[in-house]
Amino acid sequence: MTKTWWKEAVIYQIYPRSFKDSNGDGIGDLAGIIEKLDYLAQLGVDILWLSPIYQSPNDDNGYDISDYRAIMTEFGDLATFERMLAAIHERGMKLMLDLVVNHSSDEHRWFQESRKSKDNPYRDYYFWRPEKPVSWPSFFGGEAWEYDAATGEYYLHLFSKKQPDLNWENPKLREEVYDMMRFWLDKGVDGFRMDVIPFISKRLEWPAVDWSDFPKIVEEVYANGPRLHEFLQEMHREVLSHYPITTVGEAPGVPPSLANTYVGEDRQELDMIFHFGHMFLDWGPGGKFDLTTWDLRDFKRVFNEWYAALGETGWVSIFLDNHDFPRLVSRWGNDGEYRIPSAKLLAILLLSQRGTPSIYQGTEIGMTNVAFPSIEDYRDIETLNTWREAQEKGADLEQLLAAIHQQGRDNVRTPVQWDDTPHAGFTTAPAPWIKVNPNYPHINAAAVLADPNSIFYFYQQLLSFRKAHLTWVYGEYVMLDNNDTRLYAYRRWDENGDFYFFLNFSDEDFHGLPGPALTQMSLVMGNYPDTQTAYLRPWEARVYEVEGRRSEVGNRR
Ligand code: ISL
Ligand code: CA
Repeated sequence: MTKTWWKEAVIYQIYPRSFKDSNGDGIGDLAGIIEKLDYLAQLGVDILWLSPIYQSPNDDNGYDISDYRAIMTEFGDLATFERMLAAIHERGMKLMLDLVVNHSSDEHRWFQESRKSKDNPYRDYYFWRPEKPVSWPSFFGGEAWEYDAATGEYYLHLFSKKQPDLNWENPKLREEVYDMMRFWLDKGVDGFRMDVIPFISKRLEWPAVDWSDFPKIVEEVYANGPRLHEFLQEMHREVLSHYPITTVGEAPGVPPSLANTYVGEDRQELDMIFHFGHMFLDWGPGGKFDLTTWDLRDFKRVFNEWYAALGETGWVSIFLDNHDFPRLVSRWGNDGEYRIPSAKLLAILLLSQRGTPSIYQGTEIGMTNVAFPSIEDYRDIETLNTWREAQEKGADLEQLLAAIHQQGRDNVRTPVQWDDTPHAGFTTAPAPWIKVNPNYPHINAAAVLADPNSIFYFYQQLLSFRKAHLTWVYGEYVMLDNNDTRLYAYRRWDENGDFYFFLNFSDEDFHGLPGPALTQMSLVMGNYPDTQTAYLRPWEARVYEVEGRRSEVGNRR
């Protein structure tokens, strides 16, 4: 196992629009991020990944870019960016930008040109066809091929109509993208998170798909296209290999069996990917708002499979939530009575898998999902499009609102709750761009900073423990309880240490822990104040270390 800084690092994801507003317009911005860098340094994270900060009409909150070399007006300007980058570096942290190059905005100059005429020099920067080649579902509702009246042809958009897909078959487009990447890297940026990167190579025979199984379409048709690895290797050769940076590809549709085609050490492509198996467990055939049941065995299986598939040569970044999925404590924990212990339990899980953890903003405060009473309060294009389609079909809107409360992306896009003043101290504007979660008077950063037993300090401790015990990073992993639906128990070990993790994912006591007797090990940490019991209480998590067996464990494989 090769040792390197980005395997030992921890990522913290900022969704700038919702992080901190510095100038009272209701929208988070770069100067707001600068204000909070000391807070992030205090937490102890290493790499700040910012969701897109480029010029954008915000059809999809910045994932629709109209100018890759300019900062979104609402977020600041290049001078503020440079100031932010320097301030991040001064604190010993690194900056990772979001690279969104599967598609641009329809307001990007390239697309404006492209749609003008069939012989425009930018025509082939996108996919145009005289007839609709196939009926494919777009991620945000409706079809992925859109008729454009100007030239009477159709263009492809896997996401919204305002996010036309870029044509990577065109070497000129690829050169433009590489140039743009160099522009940011030359400023000193330390890496990229690459948006839906497995989608950039299209299946140009446009295969027919079965609309009733969306995850299958993503895996078999949208992702992992024929020239994908050629493009990634070219990008690596042309750009990435010339800078001391790191990369993580967002990888929906990539099964464990293909993992090492992206991140295998011999590939010269990406350092890490984010895998999605656990994110789709609760999706029914109708997609994310069609909820289905799952249990902890399914969840554990995802991590086992990825661990096994990566072996000693590939690496991933681990996430339990991000700006697209529900809050981790609401989805995998219990955000009511056991919010604090379950948030801490999930912190242990997140920071002790083999992979680079990615913490989403607000997780360290214990922020939860939100349940706005009316669709008027929602802002996300996916949520709003789904609502509109349901209305047109005459579907059950009450049921849909309940599903939005559980699954909608705005659950994680409400402003970060800084304190108990109006709008949680996020903004001084009369109203932020999206409402604050009404639970902010008791769930906020000021409160966790004032409480030595808070989720915040638990993260802080875990982050420094992980740095000091690289067994948690590089050590081997084995699950102890594959078939249990409530207990997640595993061991991580190498020549420097041997740790047992016991996590009770339930509202009841758990008796009958596997592994060595607890009395033979020493307790490293736990999320309950007293730890004398021989069983685990609801959402209790404990980590033990086996002392004095270190020389032995090396022989155990
Ligand atoms: O949120 C999802 C669907 O409900 C995910 O499947 C998501 O669309 C997918 O992971 C791709 O996400 C990325 O690209 C999108 C953008 O809207 C997301 O915010 C981004 O993370 C298009 O750029
Ligand atoms: Ca602002």
